[in-house]
Amino acid sequence: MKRPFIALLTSALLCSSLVTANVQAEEIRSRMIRFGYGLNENSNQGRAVKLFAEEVARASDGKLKVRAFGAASLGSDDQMQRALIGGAQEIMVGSTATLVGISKEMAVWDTPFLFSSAQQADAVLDGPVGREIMDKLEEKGLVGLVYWENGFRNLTNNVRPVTRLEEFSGIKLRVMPNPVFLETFRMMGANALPLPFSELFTALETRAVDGQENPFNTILTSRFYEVQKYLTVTNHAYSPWIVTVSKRWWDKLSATEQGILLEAARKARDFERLDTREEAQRALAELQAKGMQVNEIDAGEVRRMREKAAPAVQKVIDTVGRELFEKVQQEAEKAAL
Ligand code: TK8
Repeated sequence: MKRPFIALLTSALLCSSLVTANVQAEEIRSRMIRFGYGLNENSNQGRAVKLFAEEVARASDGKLKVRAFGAASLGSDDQMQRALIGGAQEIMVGSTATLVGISKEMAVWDTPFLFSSAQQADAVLDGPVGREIMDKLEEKGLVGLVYWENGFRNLTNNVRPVTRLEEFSGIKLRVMPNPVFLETFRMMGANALPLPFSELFTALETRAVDGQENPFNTILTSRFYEVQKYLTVTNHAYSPWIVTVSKRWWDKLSATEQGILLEAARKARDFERLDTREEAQRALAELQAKGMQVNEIDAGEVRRMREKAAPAVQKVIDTVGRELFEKVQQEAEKAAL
């Protein structure tokens, strides 16, 4: 009696494992995935996209092939967002700041001096309110996977070392195409001009603009030190990157494929944050070694800058609504403890 039962059981098990194998085969189809980003291949962004591609290849046995397109070769953040919505491109990573025209809640991340440490930013972005804001992208045809670190932003320019608020005056400053950044720097007295990142190096080189603001990492890897003399450590904003995918495309993927991509995006996020922080620590010294003149600003001046930026904060509140704004503030306060 025993034997046939075992035989039956074995064949049932065999059968079911065959079935699983078949389902697996269908669940991961051979696909080419275009992943666009704005910075150079040799940057924190480029390195993390590369890691993502490797993870996806490994987890899918090479079926899902991620092709990376750096240096805005598929277009500016803006152009790529539209390509994702239309289904002409699959994945990108870019600034949340350039998404505000599509999903206004993203403006909350542009609040000047919102975070005071990277760990605080992680907790808020990866927590419930970060998810809530990310999920609003879906009704616009995008799916947000994870936030990556761009870093605290600092000012560079060619006119003068900025040590006091008044010294922003008259500096033609490129800002991200985003109303909150425009307002923040107009309030500080700069002549703020919106421009896509992909046009920034040339604009600095030809002196169409005098300055810009970005984390140390980007100032280094985009070689802004070649065309900028002064660097002021302002840490005025932490505006993250976000990995987004085309919803049109995402909805056609199997749950297994989605799981592989999500898991790889998380691994790449954890790698990217460590890599970015490590690079930021040594980037400042490297920028100095390359000839940039660096200055800090004292706490009193930072306070004056914050006060001046108050109308920009009001703009964020008007854009995202007081309720959401306060939720983010509360999460930030909790994370600061
Ligand atoms: C890269 C941009 C960049 C951002 C900017 O595409 O535009 O200044 O900081 O990182 O998203």
